[in-house]
Amino acid sequence: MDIQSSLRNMNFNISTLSPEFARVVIVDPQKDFTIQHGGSLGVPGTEAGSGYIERVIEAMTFLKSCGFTILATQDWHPSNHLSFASQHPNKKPFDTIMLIRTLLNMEEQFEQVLWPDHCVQGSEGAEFFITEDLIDFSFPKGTHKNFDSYSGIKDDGGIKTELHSHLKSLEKVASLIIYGLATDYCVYATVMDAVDMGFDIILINDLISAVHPEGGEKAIELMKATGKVVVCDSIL
Ligand code: VGL
Ligand code: ZN
Repeated sequence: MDIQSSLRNMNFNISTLSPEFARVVIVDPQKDFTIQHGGSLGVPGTEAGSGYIERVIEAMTFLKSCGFTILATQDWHPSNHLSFASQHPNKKPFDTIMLIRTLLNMEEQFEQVLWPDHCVQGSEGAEFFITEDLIDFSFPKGTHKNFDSYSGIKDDGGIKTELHSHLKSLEKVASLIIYGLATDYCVYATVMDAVDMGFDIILINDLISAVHPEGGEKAIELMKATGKVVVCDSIL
């Protein structure tokens, strides 16, 4: 059943979704985004004792047992990435700078948040906090020194990722089950780009968490406002 007919029937349930017509996309399940692993950009709600990592593992184990293919994005920055505060004199983490980019031949200004160094290619913090056997395919993002990429689908320079081509090639897939970190940054950007690609999204509320709680609430409202995103409390 596809998501629209599930909604029409008002009995939406993950188990009514066929693995043939859907994929799971877990956004940045990496140590640096969890407080439990002492990550440099630990997201509130991922403390040891919060149960966040355990819920993610339980959900993935369940989804795999249902036959779903699991795709993961991986924030994968060079050590001199422009999003790192350490690369900008007199700046500290969470300061912002204005950048200029050219998209479709138009110059536009946009705000870049400066982050603590995180998810440096090959570092322990960039590793997944789930075992690789739960992931079928992983897709790096943010690999270009001069562009950030909250979205797993295209970066701030407009360059499409390998996940984009992978999703494009899946002719029968109409829906994506999405969760991960962080609600107000990479989850939000990935969901919005996936909606643009034409997918219906099932967002799993107890498997996401925000850098800033208000930002997370706002992001959820904006995602829902597309009319293409349903928010489920949990997978089970
Ligand atoms: C993220 C900030 C910087 C995320 C990635 O995964 O939400 N946030 N890089
Ligand atoms: Zn990043």
